Amino acid sequence: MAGIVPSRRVRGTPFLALVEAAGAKAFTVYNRMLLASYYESYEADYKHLKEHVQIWDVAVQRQISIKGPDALRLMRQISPRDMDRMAEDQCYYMPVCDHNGGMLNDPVAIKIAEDHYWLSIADGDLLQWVLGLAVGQGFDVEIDEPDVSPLAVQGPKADELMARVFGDIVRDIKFFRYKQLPFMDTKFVIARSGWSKQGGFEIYVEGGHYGLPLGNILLERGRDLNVRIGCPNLIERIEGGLLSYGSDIRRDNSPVEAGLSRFCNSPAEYIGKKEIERQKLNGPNRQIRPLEIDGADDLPHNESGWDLTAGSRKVGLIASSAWSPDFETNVAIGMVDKSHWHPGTRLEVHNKHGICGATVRESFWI
Ligand code: THG
Repeated sequence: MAGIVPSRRVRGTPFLALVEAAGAKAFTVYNRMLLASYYESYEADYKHLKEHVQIWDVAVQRQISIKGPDALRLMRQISPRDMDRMAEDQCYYMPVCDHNGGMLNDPVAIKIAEDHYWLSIADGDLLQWVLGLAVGQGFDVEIDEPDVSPLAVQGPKADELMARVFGDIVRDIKFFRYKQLPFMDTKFVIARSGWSKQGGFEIYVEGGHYGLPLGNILLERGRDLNVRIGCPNLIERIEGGLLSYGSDIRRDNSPVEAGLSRFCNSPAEYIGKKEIERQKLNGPNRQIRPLEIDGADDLPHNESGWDLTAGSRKVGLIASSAWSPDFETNVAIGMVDKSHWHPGTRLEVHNKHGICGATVRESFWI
């Protein structure tokens, strides 16, 4: 496939020079911005991520800043998670839903101050939803997309690399908590989070001009750790059950269907609560499931979702799949009807190569 031309509309990122120099082989577009898909190959990137440390340009995870006296009021309205329990230094993974419980996004919320939150968004125009709610109700908040670009440091050697650049204090950051740590003449929010199960951090780089100096110092200090520029890895994130909004889950899914009920515990009257509580009580009609697809490393790339059938009946869809070198099977994430979601159920998968078998699994691989 041909490349993608950056423009004001399809934006590059502050780290683009590093990404290009490292030899990104393909890009996807996410929040109208470029995101690398792989460097050497999905498999080679995966092996390196599980053994060493990688620096990811995830500037596409744009921040929506909600600031002002009504910030908490607005957060309570859009968050199925209990905002009143959120600690000062905490991050919350949370679904954001419409009035029917349909998922609009699944951001990570970061509490910057009592009257200031960032929503670190997945692919979608969440700013317009939040702005509409604020303007429509006359809330006293400012909503914008600040010049903040997350850079993820992921892999088993992430603690060591980050300690060399920001000091041993990074080792004290707990999962989904953050510290503000100095860099040059500024400081960054640094959280223990990221879209992999290999451990690591996300640095919220405030000010685009810090992007290259930061990237370069991480590369330099990590040379003997075999650091590389990388990106979220398709295989590893399927093994870990990390969902991709727009692919695995969409507005026609509730957070209960997405398997995210544990993040819907707010006592407040948040938007979508009625349907979400109903589904929590009665169970959903379909839900995200890990599946193993038969065969060897010969599946086509999953471009648009593959139907799952049981005989002549359609019972689900697989939106993400890949060959896993570590588990020596085709790992997949599907949305499967209740009638066929039990572990061990055999189903058929339809892709452009034809039809093959698949088995519903009990749990994700990592
Ligand atoms: N980091 C940041 N922003 C993001 C993402 C990210 N925005 C978009 C997208 N990724 C949101 N999706 C996820 C999905 C899963 C997780 C984080 C973001 C995740 N989940 C943990 C898990 O499943 O083990 C648990 C999270 C929790 O306990 O709250 O990490 O990656 N900044």
